[in-house]
Amino acid sequence: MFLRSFGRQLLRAPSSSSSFLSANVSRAAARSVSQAAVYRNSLFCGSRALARHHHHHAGCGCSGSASRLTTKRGSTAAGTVASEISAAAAAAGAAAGIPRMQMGAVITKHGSPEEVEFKQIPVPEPGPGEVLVNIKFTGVCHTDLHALHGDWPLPAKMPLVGGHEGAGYVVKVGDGVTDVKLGDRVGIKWMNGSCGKCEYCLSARESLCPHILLSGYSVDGTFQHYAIGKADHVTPIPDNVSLEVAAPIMCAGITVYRALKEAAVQPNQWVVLPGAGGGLGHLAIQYARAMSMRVVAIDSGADKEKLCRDCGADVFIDFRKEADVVAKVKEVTGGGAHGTLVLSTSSKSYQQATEFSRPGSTLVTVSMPPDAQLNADIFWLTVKMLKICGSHVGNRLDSIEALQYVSSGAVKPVYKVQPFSTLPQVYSAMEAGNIAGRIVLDLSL
Ligand code: 8ID
Ligand code: ZN
Repeated sequence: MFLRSFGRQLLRAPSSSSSFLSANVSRAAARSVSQAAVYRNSLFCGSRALARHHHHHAGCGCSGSASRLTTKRGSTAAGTVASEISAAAAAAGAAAGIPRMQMGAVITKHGSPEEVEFKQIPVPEPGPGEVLVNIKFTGVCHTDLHALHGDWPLPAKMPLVGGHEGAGYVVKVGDGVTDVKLGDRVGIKWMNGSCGKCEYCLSARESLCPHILLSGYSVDGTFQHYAIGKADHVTPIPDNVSLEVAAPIMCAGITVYRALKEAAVQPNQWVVLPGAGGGLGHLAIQYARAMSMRVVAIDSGADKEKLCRDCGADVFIDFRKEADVVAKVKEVTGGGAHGTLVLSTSSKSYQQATEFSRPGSTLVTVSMPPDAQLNADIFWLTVKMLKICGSHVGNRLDSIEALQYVSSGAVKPVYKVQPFSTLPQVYSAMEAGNIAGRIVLDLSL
């Protein structure tokens, strides 16, 4: 019943203000913000280059012959943020023009990365309760790839501008918006809006709202320069967190932070993370360590092993090299996971997770591989008294808290910045499982 009404909502034609097809008013030229400085701590250099771009290597020790990619690890960046804040103030004060048309990455049907078309589309107009955000950086989440493939049992809007890890400035506010101001630095997350009135919204479980609007899925998202967010749902970005650092938090960070709360692992207990080297995974390691949990990271390859260890994993298990992942987890944890977040996009991980879960523990489903089933033996489920729960992003307070961990320096997203135009290559690399951490697209490139 719930799913049916959820689905109906998603089928519903998006409001005209949220659709890139909507007509709207024009102004003059776009602003630009100075290119974010390259971070000091380059963690490693991508050996499998995804695309060429012009960032300089920052002491990563790599010859850099194949590419100019630099992986960054950032919590805060004072210089960058200062220039972003002054740019935002200028934007708010100067009544700078908003163009009528903009470049967007559009898909008109599901399929392979070649379906992504870069084209001129109208800048949407914020309706009542909405804000228009000039997106500067956006992460690329595996959910965007599911939307491209169309492999979920939930219809997406079509044509679709994907993307739901956006960070930028508010450049226009719709009627009735009072708390969000022009020039505010905000994030647009997966949950673009919710009704605010249903039993779920009233109890701060808005990710269950039957009227939820999903950025880059049921409404156009952040793979465009100007995106719409509900004023009640855009997330304020702390002053000392740069926009490119904030971007991966807007989905990956929020989601794993909330899922760790659901797992209810106590300090010094073991949380096990299949998929630990991906976008969600590398942040889950860091939030878990910040909450004093011990971490078993499961993923594959030297890049991801290094990433997981650098993020604080106590143990790394390579699922391609380890003959018996279940036995290994039980061995290193002395009896199994006290809690598990499945973040891997392979359904095999779910089977293994039910087996290596410690009696009395919680298994949280986060990743959504197509057609995956949880095939747990009921006898063992019962006598082990396992709890299995789903976790869908987080609420607005989770979102604010997830950014606070970054603001304090406890969590540092690891990401590579690439030009907007490389989105199709990012999808291909993601299909191949070749991305350690996150890719963040710079919309100005
Ligand atoms: O709210 C939610 N529940 C939510 C929010 C955001 C994302 C759910 N997601 C979902 C996405 O839709 C996707 O299904 O979480 C999943 C992971 O998203 P991601 O972190 O953005 O994906 P990624 O960066 O591609 O990382 C996936 C990792 O899984 C590893 C890969 O090597 C990769 O590092 N992996 C695979 I494929 N098979 C594995 C295995 N058998 C495995 N790791 C361990 N064991
Ligand atoms: Zn996501």
